[in-house]
Amino acid sequence: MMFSLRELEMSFKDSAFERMPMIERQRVLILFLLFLIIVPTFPRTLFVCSSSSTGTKILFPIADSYVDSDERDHNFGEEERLQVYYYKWLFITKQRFAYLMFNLSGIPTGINIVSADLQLFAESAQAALNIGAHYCSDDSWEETEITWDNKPSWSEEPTDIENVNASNSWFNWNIKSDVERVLQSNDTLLTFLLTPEETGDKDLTVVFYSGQVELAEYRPKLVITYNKIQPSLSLDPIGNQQQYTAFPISGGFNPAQPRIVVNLTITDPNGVTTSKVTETDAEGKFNISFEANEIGVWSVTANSEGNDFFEGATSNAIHFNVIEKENTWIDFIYEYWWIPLVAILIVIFLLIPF
Ligand SMILES: [Ca+2]
Repeated sequence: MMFSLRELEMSFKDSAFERMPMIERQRVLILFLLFLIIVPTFPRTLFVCSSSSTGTKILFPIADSYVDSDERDHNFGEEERLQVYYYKWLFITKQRFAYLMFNLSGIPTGINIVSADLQLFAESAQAALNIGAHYCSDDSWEETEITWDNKPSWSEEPTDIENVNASNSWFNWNIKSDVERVLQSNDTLLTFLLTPEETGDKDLTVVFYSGQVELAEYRPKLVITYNKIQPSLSLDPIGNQQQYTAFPISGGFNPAQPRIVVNLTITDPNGVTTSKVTETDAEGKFNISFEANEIGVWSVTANSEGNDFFEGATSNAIHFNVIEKENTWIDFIYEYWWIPLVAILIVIFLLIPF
């Protein structure tokens, strides 16, 4: 704080404040200090509230299958069900794990993930089975090839464990940390597997619907929610321009937004507007060629409506001055080309003997 209590007291000298009892004075000073602390935090709070909104992307598996320790070379990739199974009795152990692969290529790398949930619909779960979702860094497996014997290895530590204890219900695994890691490493594929997290003698099976299920709404899915990016859209400065001469109007987004439609509104000195539509390139820049027909001060603004991942944005207006066209020798020829022609015709006319 800039003021000391003593300085504040000094500044209140000779006022009503001076005549207050000590307790009252301290109370007023404390209230005043609280006011100084609270007021500057208001605009920041408002800014946080009005910042970007959230969006949701639902991804379905591009491959899914389960593997069975009892049928070590059998593939189940085309079945409509995924099974997770735990069986242990004395020295006999049997297990089934479900593998799922998602393609994250549609999600921009810089996006701030709010949540990422792996969701599967349990068709049947006779008794509660703890199922762990494990990250698997190996995406080389194929839906119709994967078996117990050739399955890729996975992270020992489950990212999340869910107690699957009811039939005909959805179950969620929070895999946000792994989705973030994959996106940050510029990877596009994400493999997860579901394994039983049990010990001791038990016989537990859960049957989920797979990506092949006839009722598409019961397919496994990865539900990702994120904060939309609020980009700033700006136009490059435009200097004085000559009438009837093409010049560029350019600008871009920060952070860069490739292949986004940008609407330009160009206003002439009489207030007449022209609309132009363009699109950003791979670097998030755009550039159009424009020719002004009126002399005077023009203005241009750019705006975009945004998309699934970016909020819409509007640029500040850029003003530019259009001046009379300076004639070049080409313009001179263009304007007076007929004079030599007439001269030649006159000479020919004079030389022709009548
Ligand atoms: Ca499948």
